[in-house]
Amino acid sequence: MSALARLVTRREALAAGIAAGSGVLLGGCARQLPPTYGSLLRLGDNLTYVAHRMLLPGESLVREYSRADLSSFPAVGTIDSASARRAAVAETYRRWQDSGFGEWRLQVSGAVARPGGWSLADLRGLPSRTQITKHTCEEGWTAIGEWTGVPLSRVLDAAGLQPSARFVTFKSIDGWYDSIDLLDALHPQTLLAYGMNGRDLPIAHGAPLRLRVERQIGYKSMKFLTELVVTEHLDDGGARGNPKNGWAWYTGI
Ligand SMILES: Nc1nc2c(c(=O)[nH]1)N[C@H]1C(S)=C(S)[C@@H](COP(=O)(O)O)O[C@H]1N2
Ligand SMILES: [Mo]
Repeated sequence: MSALARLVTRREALAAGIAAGSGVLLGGCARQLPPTYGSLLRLGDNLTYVAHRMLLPGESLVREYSRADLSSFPAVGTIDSASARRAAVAETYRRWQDSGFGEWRLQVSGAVARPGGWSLADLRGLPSRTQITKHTCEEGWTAIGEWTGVPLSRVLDAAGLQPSARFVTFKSIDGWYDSIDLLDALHPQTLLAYGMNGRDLPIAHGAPLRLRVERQIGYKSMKFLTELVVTEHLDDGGARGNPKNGWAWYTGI
């Protein structure tokens, strides 16, 4: 390929929102726009997504802070799945808690070569990352916390992403259902966090495992994770998903 052809290819790749991340070709991210559901207001979310994907380098990092910056950190939304209204959820979560989360597994499936369940010990056995970042909640507060966990990219690498993979969908025991594209999934600061402020992740903050998606707003950082599914198309979760409930899908900050 000539240098010019390569340049043109690269330009086209950038224009299509394809950034080369972690050695996986992220074709098609921007061509699969987040859902608008015909809402004019939701158009802003799509524009933010496209603008971010075109203008920001895929690997650009959010600011990291020092321990002196740690702030008090409220727990919001579900703060204890053991007191869930659905009895089966509460019972399962209590059982996991009683076993020190030894019985808990993160199920990984979809467009991967090696689907399966990961225990906490499995996840702790992978190289970890600790980062101090600012959390921004859509309700108007921010807080700075330290997160320790395994970069999601490590787990996806171990599971073996298939070339058709485009999105990662997450599910939690309290019924949350959301997804991110591969650019965010493979971002070095996107963690499956099992530690907070130097200790095990507290129940109120999503024990035993939560997501940290540092370049998006707080509700994308799902707590109480149970399952991730790698998909070829955006799965909005239908009635269960955040987008249908009026929450933007891409909330880059
Ligand atoms: N499973 C689950 N994940 C969740 C929530 C929730 O209620 N359930 N709340 C979200 C919202 S709105 C925010 S701001 C953060 C809050 O995390 P924190 O409780 O650790 O502050 O978690 C997000 N992830
Ligand atoms: Mo939030």
